[in-house]
Amino acid sequence: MKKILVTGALGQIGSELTAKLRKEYGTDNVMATDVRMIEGSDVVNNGIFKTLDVMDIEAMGKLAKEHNADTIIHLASLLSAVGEQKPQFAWKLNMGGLVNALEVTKETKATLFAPSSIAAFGPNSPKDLTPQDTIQRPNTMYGVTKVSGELLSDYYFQKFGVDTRSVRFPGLISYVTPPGGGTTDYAVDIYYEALKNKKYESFIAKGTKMDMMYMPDALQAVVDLLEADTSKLIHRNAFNITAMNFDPDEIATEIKKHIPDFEFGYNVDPVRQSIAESWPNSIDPSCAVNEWGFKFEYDLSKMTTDMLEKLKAKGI
Ligand code: AKB
Repeated sequence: MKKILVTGALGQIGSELTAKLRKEYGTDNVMATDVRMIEGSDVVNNGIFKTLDVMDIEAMGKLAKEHNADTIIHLASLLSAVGEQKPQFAWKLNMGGLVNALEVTKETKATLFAPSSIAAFGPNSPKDLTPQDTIQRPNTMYGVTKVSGELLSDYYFQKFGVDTRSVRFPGLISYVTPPGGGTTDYAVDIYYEALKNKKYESFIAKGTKMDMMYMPDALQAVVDLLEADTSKLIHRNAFNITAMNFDPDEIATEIKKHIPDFEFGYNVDPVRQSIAESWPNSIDPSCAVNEWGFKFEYDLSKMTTDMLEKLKAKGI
């Protein structure tokens, strides 16, 4: 049974991934950590929880050893839009935290999963069905940290034999914990506003397509990659994965099938729009499919039905 340490466990991915890992591998085998402590949250209440600043390598090493962690899932990271507001801090946190996680996994001989993103591509990467191996010259600080993180993780694998493996997540959509500071966040906000106010103005412009995935598929992909046979992995950091791609009009049209009086319009934010335009319209996940059997269950229509049902059940 794996012994897992999760950083950034109270974030958008962490809060749900921690619950899934506790279910898959046993509550006592998962140590959740975050820089803050949210009293009363499931992550804190339902298993082992410790506060950890990922910039503190000694504390990270100590917790990894205390837990006998053979797997570290390093999620603590600033997202794209907030990274443009605080570029220096984004570099410091995203790279500093990753280097520490790499050093700790090297010392403890653990496996490291530290997600990359579609943001690792840039304006001169091919736009459609962006291949696994292609030009990566991102022009956002978040993207720069993601592509640097991919290279550094490959380096630790090649040079020191650290078992690093990762995915390039697309925008993740979930009804549990809202994202914060991302460019794809509109595709989450829209569901909340459709239910609460029957109105939404997208900060991303009409016609701007981005890859997306429903959270249950993203969580399953992490588990599947962790369980993948190392000898079958030709790539490591990081695999393209995606379940759908759409522009704001397409998601609004899908929501209108459930809420016919939903009013949808645009109020474009130039900063997030220019980030979105630098990313692919769609990425090609075939290496993930071939090397470790990546699959997904939810398309836009199935996700929309589930999102609206789950949010309604939460009283939204
Ligand atoms: C963001 O929008 O910054 C993230 C991402 C695609 O990595 N959701």
